Amino acid sequence: MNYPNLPKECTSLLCKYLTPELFEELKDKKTKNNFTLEQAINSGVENIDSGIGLYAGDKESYTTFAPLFDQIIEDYHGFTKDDSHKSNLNPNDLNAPNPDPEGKYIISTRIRVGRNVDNMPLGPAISKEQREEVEASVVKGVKQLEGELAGNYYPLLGMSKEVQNKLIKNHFLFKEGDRFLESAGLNKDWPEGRGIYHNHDKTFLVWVNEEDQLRIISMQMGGDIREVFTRLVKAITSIEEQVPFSYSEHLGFITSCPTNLGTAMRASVHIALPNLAKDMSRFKNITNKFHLQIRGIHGEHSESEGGVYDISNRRRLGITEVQAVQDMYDGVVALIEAEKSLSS
Ligand code: ADP
Ligand code: IOM
Repeated sequence: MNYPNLPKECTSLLCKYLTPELFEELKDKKTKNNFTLEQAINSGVENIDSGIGLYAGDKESYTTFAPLFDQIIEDYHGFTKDDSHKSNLNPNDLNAPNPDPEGKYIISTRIRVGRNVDNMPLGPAISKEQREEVEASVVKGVKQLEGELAGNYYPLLGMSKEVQNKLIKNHFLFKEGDRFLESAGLNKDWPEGRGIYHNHDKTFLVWVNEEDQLRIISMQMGGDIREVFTRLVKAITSIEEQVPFSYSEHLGFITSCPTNLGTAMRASVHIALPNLAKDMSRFKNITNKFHLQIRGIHGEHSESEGGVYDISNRRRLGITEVQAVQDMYDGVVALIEAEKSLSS
């Protein structure tokens, strides 16, 4: 493979850090699952509008291709090779009274973590048989869940398009045919091995074999962030007793995209900010100050609709889960203040 054509207008972290010299240094390396640099960078090469554009095929990718991953991890999370990751899942340490008890701004709250099964390749390098093995072990694990977390598993294979589209539209299920995941090799053998587990009220969900092998999700209408976090912690703890997760002392939970390493947590609200939306520079000053990411209403790479945004923590590694949620909470309080000042 030759050095890829990375156009000047490309703003991804891959384009920022993959120099011809670094490419030469890494291009013939392979992990023990035969994952190559060419596979790792393909999503960013084919999609120049990527945010990052780099994926790991296994835990070893983070060491085999460290000269590239380390720079991207440091740029995204502000986390260096000498830093260490820490965890705190104690809801009592979260200072998050509902920032919008009257329900004027926050439509819904969702917190998810990504997880992958220990000693398995990640999605970009997994075989069909291994993916099915992951699905079987996750389904066995989640079927043990009780009380509020009890529910059913619905494989994508055999699900009607009508049901699938309704779940996607209502923000419960991952989309189909994402071009970023396609180029990363994450959509291979679709829809086999993929599915969704959820409880009766759809306040607790587990996505199986999408970008990560598990996305454990807690969500509900309104702004009770602490209740959503508490439910999620209960679920993570119970699933962890059944399914061994891939973890590293340095990088925390191992995920296929380097943005998700560490806590692998994205805590978000869907929030109506129609006035602030008219002054994007003020909006972005606040989101930058609180380390927040702005997404559209249908997830990553989607647009906002009617002044409603998906606001979430950007940093996930080198901070605890409580800090990740606190970043989002503190920023949301500031955004609501700004929106109020503009509407009065
Ligand atoms: P992920 O959160 O797993 O990185 P996406 O950004 O693609 O993935 O979001 C997945 C789905 O979750 C999308 O349908 C998105 O609209 C929905 N979602 C995200 N945050 C919220 C929220 N606070 N309330 C309701 N739905 C949400
Ligand atoms: N997590 C992943 N979907 N994303 C950061 C892709 C990208 O834009 O590079």
